[in-house]
Amino acid sequence: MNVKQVDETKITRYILRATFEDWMDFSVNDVVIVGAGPSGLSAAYYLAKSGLKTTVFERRLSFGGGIGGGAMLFHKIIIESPADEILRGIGVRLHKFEEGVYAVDSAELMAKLATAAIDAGAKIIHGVTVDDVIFRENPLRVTGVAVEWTATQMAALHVDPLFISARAVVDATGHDAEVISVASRKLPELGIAIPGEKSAYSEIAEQLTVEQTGEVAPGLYATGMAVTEIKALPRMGPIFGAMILSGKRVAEDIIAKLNVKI
Ligand code: 48H
Ligand code: FE2
Repeated sequence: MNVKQVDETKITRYILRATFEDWMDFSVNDVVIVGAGPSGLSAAYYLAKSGLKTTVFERRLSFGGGIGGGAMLFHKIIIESPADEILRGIGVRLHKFEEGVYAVDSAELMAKLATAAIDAGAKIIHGVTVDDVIFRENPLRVTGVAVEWTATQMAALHVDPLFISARAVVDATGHDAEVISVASRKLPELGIAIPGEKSAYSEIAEQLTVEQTGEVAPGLYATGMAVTEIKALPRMGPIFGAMILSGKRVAEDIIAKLNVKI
């Protein structure tokens, strides 16, 4: 076997060219999703499948957000119906405990959710943190995000960000609802209040989180635990059905809203 030879400079040039082709392309999007946790990946899967140009920015160098930690680091999480049907559809194996309640391996769920989103056409970019939004007036609307290398932020360097536009921005950042928090603080005219999540009440938390998923301000949407945070809902612990369903619901909401304007 002869391994094809490629010199160092070519490696550099090919990487730079491919990278900048991508950055040029996703500087303008239909949808930007912030966070590649369960709700963000689920939303990305459905949005990309519908044909919308979808980019996910993830602060870390991994997929899955809170899935990876499982339950107190045990490698299992719980899924309940009807989210099991979605997971079966993307090839996740479920261990049934009772009708509608299943255990899933966290590594398998992370890998297969990410694969489903990527295969549907979503672009996922690791190591990038969203730290602000772009807005326009008349009418007041969120029109994109500011992005920065996570490494730059960790080094606490003073570096200005780049801007990425989107017809819809989805906060899938989990418990901290980071994008909505910054928008609420810097754009009080959006009228967003962040009361914070409540203590655990698993039986009701999931349904409420899915039901209250959607647009928070024009152009800005919440999914997953960000919904729990901004709607003062109880938390649910290591059970992820609502995260998957919330991602699907925000995608449906955006698909309906954006199609109206097409
Ligand atoms: C780029 C960012 C930024 C940023 C954060 O925490 P997640 O898993 O979020 P969800 O809502 O999809 O899922 C929540 C679930 O994991 C969970 O915590 C549950 C069900 N808890 C219940 C309970 O009772 O505790 O993923 C968020 C992702 C992570 O990967 C972050 O690294 C990333 O978003 N992220 N990426 N820019 N500003 N902030
Ligand atoms: Fe959590």
